Amino acid sequence: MSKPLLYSYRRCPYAMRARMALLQAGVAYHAHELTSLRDKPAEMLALSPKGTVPVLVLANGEVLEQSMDIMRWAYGQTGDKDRWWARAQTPENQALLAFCDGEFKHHLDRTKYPQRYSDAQGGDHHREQALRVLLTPLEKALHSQAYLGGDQPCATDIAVFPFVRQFAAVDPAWFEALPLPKVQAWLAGWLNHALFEMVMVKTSRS
Ligand SMILES: N[C@@H](CCC(=O)N[C@@H](CS)C(=O)NCC(=O)O)C(=O)O
Repeated sequence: MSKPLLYSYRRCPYAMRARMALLQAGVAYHAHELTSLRDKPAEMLALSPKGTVPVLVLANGEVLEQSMDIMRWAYGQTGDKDRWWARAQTPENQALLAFCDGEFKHHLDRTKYPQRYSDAQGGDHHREQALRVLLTPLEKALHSQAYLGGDQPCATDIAVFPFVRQFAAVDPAWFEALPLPKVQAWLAGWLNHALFEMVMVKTSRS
């Protein structure tokens, strides 16, 4: 079977989770790394007019245009042998993912780019809300386990981590001073993880 084609963008957190899942699941793929989100290839837009990355084009022509669908497909291809997908299906992990992609992303965007959002509020509003909706629950979840998957990682770890990375990078000194030792250790672990390093290798295009 010929390899699927992933349209990706190196710094996009949704694309990071897709690349990490494909690599961890052991699914080979061709990558088309966009050099800019402002310049999307016409062939990608023809396949997926909504114009976001990641997009995975399967050998049978099917197009997956949501990062979580790509992750699910990747683990399904190799029988989820390490149970990274299965261990992500607990109600707790599903809830964390929903907070990450929903309210947390809303507050992350407004923490990062207040000038881009007319509804952005001043002061520390958005970063405080981000703490409330995701980072405090994450700290609780990691209190008694090294990963969201338990003593081994799962798909929720790699789905959520790229967004926490972005949030921490907005103001690293402030983030490091937060009383969130488990989240800080978990984030540091993923930043140094071979899987992450491998999906962040710069190609000549990115
Ligand atoms: N729900 C989508 C969201 C993907 C998304 O929003 N990706 C961003 C980049 S991080 C994007 O492509 N935005 C389009 C743009 O900025 O033009 C998914 O899970 O794949």
